[in-house]
This record gives sequence, structure tokens and C-alpha cells, in this order.
Amino acid sequence: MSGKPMLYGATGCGSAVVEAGFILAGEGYDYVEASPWEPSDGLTALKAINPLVQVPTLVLPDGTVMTESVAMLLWLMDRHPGRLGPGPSDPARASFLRWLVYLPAAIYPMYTVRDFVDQWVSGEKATGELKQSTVNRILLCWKNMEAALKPAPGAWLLGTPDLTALDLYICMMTRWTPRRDAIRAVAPGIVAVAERVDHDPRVVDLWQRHFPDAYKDL
Ligand SMILES: N[C@@H](CCC(=O)N[C@@H](CS)C(=O)NCC(=O)O)C(=O)O
Repeated sequence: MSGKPMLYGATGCGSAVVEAGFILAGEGYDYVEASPWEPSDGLTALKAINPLVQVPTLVLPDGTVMTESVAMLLWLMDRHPGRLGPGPSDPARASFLRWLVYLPAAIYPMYTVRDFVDQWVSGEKATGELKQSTVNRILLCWKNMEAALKPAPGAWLLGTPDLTALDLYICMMTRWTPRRDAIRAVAPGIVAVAERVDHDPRVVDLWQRHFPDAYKDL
């Protein structure tokens, strides 16, 4: 053991935002690739610690297992006050928390359904309809967020001096189906912020590793 937290992740998956959080916080971590879609030693190890077999899963140096990307980001914020988002006394904190939870609570579960659609319904018609329904819901969620936040051009999502965990999440999640062009049609300001995060020098290599030009999700 290196004494660092061990992150179980997968290329192009939700673990990317946690890696970005570690980088922005300046905290070291070890990484195991454990794609839920491919047999591997990492996946076998993941199954032993997370019965839902989801990434990200984080094992802390004391052996504590964490699931839920937002919990990991908040854990990092606790350890690195002033990084990744407004602190408890900042007036922007309530809005930050609202949208920080909204992304994994309202949008991410749509991928739990669509990525393994055969677990929910069977038959070509039903699976096609359900997948389309998830896209409709994802777009509605982005549209609601855009209408509420009205992102200002050239700023981070909440107008904070530095980017926050919220900016990192939207950079990652707008890469997923139905992807940026479709999301831009309902949430142009959010996609503009995501594109700004793409080019942040602290995380540009990370995004390139997770989302190379050939990246395609399910
Ligand atoms: N609520 C979890 C969702 C994690 C999640 O759904 N991860 C996907 C990969 S992006 C996964 O592991 N899917 C496999 C499955 O749900 O069986 C979080 O925010 O971390």
C-alpha cells in the first residue's frame, strides 16, 4: 500500500470527475482500471468491495470504502478548504450544493438505466423506447439547469474565481450521450463552460485520456 487513496475507475466513466477533483485538490491517489463492461483483475477486486459493481469506488488508506462520486468530491473539499468550490460561509454554497447533487441524482441515474437497458425491460421496442426516454429526461435536466443558472459567457458556472467540482462534472457529463451538440441545443451556456474546462491546463491531459477523439459511450 502506498498510503494513498485507491480509486477504482474506468475510462470515460464517472471516475473521471473524481480524478479531476484529486488533481485540482493537489492530493495523490492510486488508480485501478475496473471497467464494469470488461473482465479484469480490477473488476474482480471491485466486485469484492462494492456489491453494485460501480465506478468510481474509492478505498481510503484506513480501509474505508466510499461509493458515490459526489461523496468523494465533498470528502476532498473537506480536506482541502478553498478548493473545488465555495466553503460553508460563502453565499454561493447553497446553489453549489444544489447543483452538485442534482447532476449525480437527476442525470447520472439515466445512464444506470440506459447503459444496461436489458436489465430493466426486454424486447427491441421496449429497450428502444426506454433509451429514448432517458435521452429526453437528460435533455430536460440540462435545460432546467441552464434556465436556472443562466451561465455568463467566459465565466465558470457559478461565477466563482476558480472552477469548482460543478464545472468538472458538467465537463464530463456533457461528453456522454446525447453529447455536446444535442445538449448545446437546450443548454448552450453550460456546454460553453464545459468547453472552457476542457482546456484548463490542470486537467487537459486527464480529459484527453478519458475522452480521446474516438470516444463513444453506449
Ligand atoms: N451514483 C454513482 C453512479 C456510478 C455509476 O453509475 N457508474 C457507472 C459507470 S459511469 C457504472 O459503474 N455502471 C455499472 C453499473 O451500474 O452496473 C456515482 O455518482 O458515483
